[in-house]
Amino acid sequence: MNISPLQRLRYDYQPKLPAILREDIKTILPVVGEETSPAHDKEALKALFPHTYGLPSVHFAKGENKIIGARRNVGVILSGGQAPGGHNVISGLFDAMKAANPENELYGFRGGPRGILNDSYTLITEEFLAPFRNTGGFDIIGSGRDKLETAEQFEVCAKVCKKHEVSALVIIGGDDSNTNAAVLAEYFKDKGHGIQVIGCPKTIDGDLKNESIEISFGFDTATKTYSELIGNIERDANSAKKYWHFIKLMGRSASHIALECALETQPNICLISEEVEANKQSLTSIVNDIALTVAARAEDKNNFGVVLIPEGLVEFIPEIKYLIEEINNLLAKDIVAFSACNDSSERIAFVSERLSQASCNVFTILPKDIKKQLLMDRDPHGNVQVSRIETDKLLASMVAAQLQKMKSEGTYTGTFSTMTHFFGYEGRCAFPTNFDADYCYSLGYNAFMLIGGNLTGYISSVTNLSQPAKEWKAGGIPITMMMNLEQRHGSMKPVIKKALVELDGAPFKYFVAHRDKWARETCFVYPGAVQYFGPAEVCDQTTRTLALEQAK
Ligand code: FBP
Repeated sequence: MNISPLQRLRYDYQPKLPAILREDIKTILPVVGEETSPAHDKEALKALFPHTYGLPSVHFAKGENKIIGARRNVGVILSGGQAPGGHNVISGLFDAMKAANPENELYGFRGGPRGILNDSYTLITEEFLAPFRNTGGFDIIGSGRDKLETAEQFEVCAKVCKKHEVSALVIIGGDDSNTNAAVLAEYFKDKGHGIQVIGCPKTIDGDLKNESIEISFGFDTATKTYSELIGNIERDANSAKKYWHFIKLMGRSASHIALECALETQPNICLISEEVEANKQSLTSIVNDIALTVAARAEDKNNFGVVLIPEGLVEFIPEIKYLIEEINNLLAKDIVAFSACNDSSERIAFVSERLSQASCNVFTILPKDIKKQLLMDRDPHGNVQVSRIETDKLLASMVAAQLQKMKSEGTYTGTFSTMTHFFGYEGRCAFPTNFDADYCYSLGYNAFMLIGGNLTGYISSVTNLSQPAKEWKAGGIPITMMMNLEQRHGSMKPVIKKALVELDGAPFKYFVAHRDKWARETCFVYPGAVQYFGPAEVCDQTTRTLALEQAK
């Protein structure tokens, strides 16, 4: 295999574990903490998860562990979008399993949840794993967005696990996949199948977080990768002084990625969807605000700048949010007739005729491409595929039209040329930063510690992450405590609540305190490329978001 010099050197990197997990594995014991309960919908969740609701949190302490050495086969699944560090979760899991008992076997189910349904797997050996250690990507076993949700599917999972004597499954995924992990754990427990299920918090979006999950893995690497690119664009903008760059950033509904990149690079404008929603800001008012900033900078002869746009923005603009909800319900109800439409024009007409007057008015003014993008297939969890909606182009063209109007009114005299970008896939498979390499390895190792403690329905939790790795705390929390009930596909379903940007949180407040200055002046910061070798302050720092959240 042809590999780069960096990749070769990364094979030698030994990820750092929390101090307790550096002990001999047979001298680490799970310690039960307090019983947990979700913040909302307690009674409904208790009824839905009678076996796994209200379980206690768990951490680890020194003590003789007599059961962890029992021989086990474990299955692992990568689920959903790629996130840097997935290979290290598997490495950590594998190493813990072999440390506990060299006879243990790890089955990597291929292509996401579908892998277990199809009994398609790779038996992971040291030799097979070696070229994937500390590398990005999910190509070790592949991933997928299939959902495990029906009793028939759960029974197939149980059958496949029993065939291979797999007594525990580790599901590495985001909020939806960990929701599925909780449902599967409950089902296995209810049916007495004796198969444990443990989740691991993955997603570049950063929206799977709470006090026990301080950050989902991949967020650190992805935001550093985007920040490097944004910084490079800022420097180009500041050199050429002729373009406004509109940059859409991945992150699905939450604006954590956009906010973190703004904290890293200090662009002129960064929209935060959660703020747009809180202020009930319309599309027109967002466009007008951007145009005013462009005009103000033009007064200083600065006809250039950078605007960051979270990819989920459209879902937070009230009138478009209602429109999307109406379209979702309409498609859930009339999918057969909708699918029978011959082309995009027919589909647009079909939907327009069935929308309420208010939503129809909004839909009508959108450019045809955006209309088409709003009607694209939902993902298997019922989400609009916001990565495919070109909000960067939409805003750039609407701001251009507004500036044209302002010019005719004599309130703007500058020039306005735009470049649009979408950064998403560029960051999802980057080589994990040292932080993600360490964190992911720890999550995987820790997942096996939970299995060794005979736990099920838990998510692997490693906390205190703004401190050096040896001070990290390892443990687990029941997935049910992160759940609430939400409307999905037209009915109420138990799901893990997505963590959106908190408008009273320290990262957003820091941004608000500085953004006016960043808008008018040119305060760009150029973070440069991720570094793997060198001083800790360059190589091992995690995100500004986490540092601000955990500042004492
Ligand atoms: P997960 O929630 O599965 O981690 O996916 C994250 C993400 O990268 C989102 O930011 C983005 O909207 C979506 O995946 C894109 O999905 P796809 O890979 O299917 O195009």
